[in-house]
Amino acid sequence: MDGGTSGADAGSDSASGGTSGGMDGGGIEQEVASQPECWLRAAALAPEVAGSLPARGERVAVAGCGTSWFIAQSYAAAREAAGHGETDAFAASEFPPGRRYDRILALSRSGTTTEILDLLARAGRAVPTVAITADASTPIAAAADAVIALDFADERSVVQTRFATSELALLRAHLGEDLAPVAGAARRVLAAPLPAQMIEARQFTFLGTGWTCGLASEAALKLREAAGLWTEAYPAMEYRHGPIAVTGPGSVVWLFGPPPDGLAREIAATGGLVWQSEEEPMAELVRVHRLAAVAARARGLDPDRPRNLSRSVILDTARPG
Ligand code: F1P
Repeated sequence: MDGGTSGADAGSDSASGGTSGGMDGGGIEQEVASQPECWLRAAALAPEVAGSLPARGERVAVAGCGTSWFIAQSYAAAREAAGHGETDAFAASEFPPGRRYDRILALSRSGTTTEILDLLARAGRAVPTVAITADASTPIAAAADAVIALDFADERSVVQTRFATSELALLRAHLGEDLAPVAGAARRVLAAPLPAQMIEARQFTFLGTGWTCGLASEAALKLREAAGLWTEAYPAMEYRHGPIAVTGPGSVVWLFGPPPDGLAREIAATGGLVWQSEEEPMAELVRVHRLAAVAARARGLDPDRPRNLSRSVILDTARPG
């Protein structure tokens, strides 16, 4: 990976010159490291809560804000791809009025995010609603018809990691996926060194396809939130349609899944680093989590307490302006 360029095999975990896969640090490091166990616990819950989650064939809308929106996107694409039915994902604030759905799924770690509560209030009892949250004692429990609490995955860090991936683990298990190999992949990622070029990079572009588009957006958000980095995310085939213009020496283009034909070569020609791992995509997101914490600390930032960000966004709707 010398000179900032590399081919499609740059994602080898044997890359040298990186930091160790240690678990030291503050809250976020411990929360990141606990993901494999949280995923298995969330997946084990799937049969118990299946009656509240979208049934096969239902037309479903999933909504969230920030991280929760990107998890909604991943789940929506995964559900459709698994043949369970049409599934749309929306930022809660952009939920289109008047659409007909069989069920609305609201995602919110805090259970207090204003836009999500507004959406559930607008939905009323006209359509069944279900919320996944970390804290069932919050207003979301009264606002939704059913609530699924993943309290064991709640977090101290403002930046979401294990809660978000645990809810996706639950939803994937509900689609019939086996999360055991995914948890195994995450354990490998946690034990692997992080390449030094990543920690020093000035810019990241994350690319995905299908359900990994949401993961790519979430990866980009993590590095922005925790480390204040310049990051972007696109569906992989969109990257050539403009975003490639920002790639150059000091850039990392991180692929969640196999790259479109010839793309790795084009990225390498810009002087950017191509990162493509063989690991399962949700486990690969764990590598981004680790990088977010390390890159933040390397820049003198506290990844648990990002600038200008709180655990949930509660808008003062009573006050105009
Ligand atoms: C959504 C969210 C987070 C973000 C920050 C502010 O929260 O936008 O994604 O990182 O913590 O809140 P929630 O509705 O899932 O609690």
